[in-house]
Amino acid sequence: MRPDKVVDLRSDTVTKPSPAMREAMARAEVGDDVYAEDPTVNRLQEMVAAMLGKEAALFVPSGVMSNQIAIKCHTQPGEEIIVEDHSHIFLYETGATPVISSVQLHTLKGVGGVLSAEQVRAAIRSSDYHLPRTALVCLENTHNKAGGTIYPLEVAKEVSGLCHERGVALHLDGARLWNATVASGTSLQELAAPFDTVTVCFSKGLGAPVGSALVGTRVLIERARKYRKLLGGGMRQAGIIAAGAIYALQQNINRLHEDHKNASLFADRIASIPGFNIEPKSVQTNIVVVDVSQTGKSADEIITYLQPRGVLLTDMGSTAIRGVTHLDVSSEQVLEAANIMVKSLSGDWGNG
Ligand code: TLP
Repeated sequence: MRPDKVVDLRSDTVTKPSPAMREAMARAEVGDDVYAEDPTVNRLQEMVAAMLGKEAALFVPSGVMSNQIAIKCHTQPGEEIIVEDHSHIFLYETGATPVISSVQLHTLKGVGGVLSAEQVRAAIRSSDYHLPRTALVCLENTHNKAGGTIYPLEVAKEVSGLCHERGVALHLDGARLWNATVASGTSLQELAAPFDTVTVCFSKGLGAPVGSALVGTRVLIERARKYRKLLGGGMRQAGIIAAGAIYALQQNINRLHEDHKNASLFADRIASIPGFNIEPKSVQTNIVVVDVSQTGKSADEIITYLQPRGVLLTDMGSTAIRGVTHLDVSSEQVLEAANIMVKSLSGDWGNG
């Protein structure tokens, strides 16, 4: 059972639309988006494409659908894609890639979610008759499991240069690219430029209830539209939810630095808990991942123990816990959660 007051740090996906966002949604002009006749969806797509400096964008229900449509567009069955071994595409998309695209995943071990150009160069297959063709490389910015880390732009550019030399496409899972632009001060266009396609999400740090977008060339996005339909993602009067996304883009990007500050505060406080391995200075955006292997407890045990005490977290595997700050938690609430954790997890907890 949960106490009345909880601080929900499970994800930045748990936010609820504000009254002003709901108002914008209620007023949205709509049409049938399968006929491409929803003016609000069309406006959102144009806005996102322009913000990322690409030709076109497609509004889709989720980040998973956006990533999977991108992979489908860039590959043929029997080909191979290179992904980082802790990436969302590899770990958290329910094995969708081989089901939808019939490609194999070639995983590389990253450092803090980052694959170097050298690693990618060595992993791209030669034209040897026996080998699958490497069709695509996928990167993630910010990197979720690595703790919201920002992909260094110079490395992304190097990977891009070498992919394009070798005829390999490059996709970015930029579900939280908004956090990366705010934290790094690098523009969205610059962050997106090395990539052929980019996924962005409105339903995470930006607080919209639904929706993501895939951006790329006009030709690719036309094909993506077909695959969206194939996957059952053709929506009708979707302007209602697109209006929430437009509101989120206009109102909720600049405030992300507050979430970043709160994440640092949180990391700073909980770093004193015995067995919690976290370097507060390493927190770059709104995600705090703590290695808890030295506590003698599993991530799941820690999360279950904290839940009735009013702090909700998620695990990132059996030895790491994750807290994510977002627009529905204030710095007071984040500090309160950290204080509860320090108090209840210090000493001989859970043994009596
Ligand atoms: N991530 C969720 C969970 O699936 C883990 C979360 O709570 O963080 N790319 C990245 C980097 C993501 O973090 C997520 C969601 C997605 C894609 C998928 O987005 P949705 O959930 O909209 O399909």
